[in-house]
Amino acid sequence: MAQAPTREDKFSFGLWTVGWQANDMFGPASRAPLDPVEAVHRLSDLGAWGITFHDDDLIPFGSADAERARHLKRFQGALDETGLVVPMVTTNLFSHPVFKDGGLTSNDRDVRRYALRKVLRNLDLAAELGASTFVLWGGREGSETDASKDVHAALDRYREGIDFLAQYVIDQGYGLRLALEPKPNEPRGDILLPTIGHALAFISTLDNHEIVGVNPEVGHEQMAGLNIVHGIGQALWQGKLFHIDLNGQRGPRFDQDLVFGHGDVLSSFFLVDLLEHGGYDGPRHFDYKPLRTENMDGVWASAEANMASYLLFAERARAFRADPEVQAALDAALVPELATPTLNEGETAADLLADRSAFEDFDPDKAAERGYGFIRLSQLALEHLTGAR
Ligand SMILES: [Mn+2]
Repeated sequence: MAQAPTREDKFSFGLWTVGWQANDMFGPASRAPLDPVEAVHRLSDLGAWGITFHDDDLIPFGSADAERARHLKRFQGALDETGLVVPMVTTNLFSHPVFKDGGLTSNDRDVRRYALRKVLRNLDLAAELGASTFVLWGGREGSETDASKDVHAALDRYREGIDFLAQYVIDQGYGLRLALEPKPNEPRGDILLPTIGHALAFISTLDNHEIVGVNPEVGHEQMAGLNIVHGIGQALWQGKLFHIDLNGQRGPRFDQDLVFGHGDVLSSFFLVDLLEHGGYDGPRHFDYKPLRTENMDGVWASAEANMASYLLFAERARAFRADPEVQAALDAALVPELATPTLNEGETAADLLADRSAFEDFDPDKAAERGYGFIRLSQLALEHLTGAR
């Protein structure tokens, strides 16, 4: 059994996760709508710290101002009663048919201007609620046919849009940072900025790149067949891991949004190890969908399962790192040696060329005889993960 979650664990959930009614491509909803106020109370009772939402999750699309204010007041009341925080807010630029060819990169300029207005309004709300991160998932920014989208122009418009929104945040003095969420496909056949790497490269071209980072989702990288631990590792290395969406996925197929840990278990273990020991102190945010088979009891059980999985992996990762046999195996595998710079301090190309031990006297065949012992390490991790140690 994992310990019970506390606010210090910084677990947060999207309103759209526990509130998902399980309508899919092949059938209608299997659960009744969930009142956002009830979501706040139930998540708080379970030990969560924060709740996040798309504008449309909380305020139905097209609501008049009075109705909008009423929804916000009820929600704020629940936050005040429970002490739950809103660490992140995001805008829905994908559900309404007006966004069928995207928001910020729609071929239709009027739609792009409307999308910017929708986000600006939501940025004001995010700041008002004290959020520190504003996520942008461009689910409809893409295409099904390469004939339809000028990628060069689309990236120009994407950059124009993100830089404009970031400048608004700066001009308003909002303490917000923007986080782009990559996904390779679904709902579009192909989505722009499909992976963490694409997003990081794009961000480097922005005028306001300092306040723009990424919000990677575990399953999205795995849909692309990529290693989420490496992706998160690079985002951390570049100082760009502003937020994270934890969930489970079983390989390259439709976006499953399983409970965290219910997909690739070993990868989840190493991901938590990285988050816990790699310098990330942001929210541990779950972006999953309770299975369509579950009633509301199952929804709350799945919310609990996400947090329990994370805490189990964190506890197992601590045990792994504290094990003297693991320490010895890490040393034998030269894992710590990779932190040593390849060149000596101030060493020039001339110095390296003069170092006979680096080349003339170096015996590559002898060096190639080394075994690195990575299997031993991997098995030790598995033994800790399964509780065999
Ligand atoms: Mn997903």
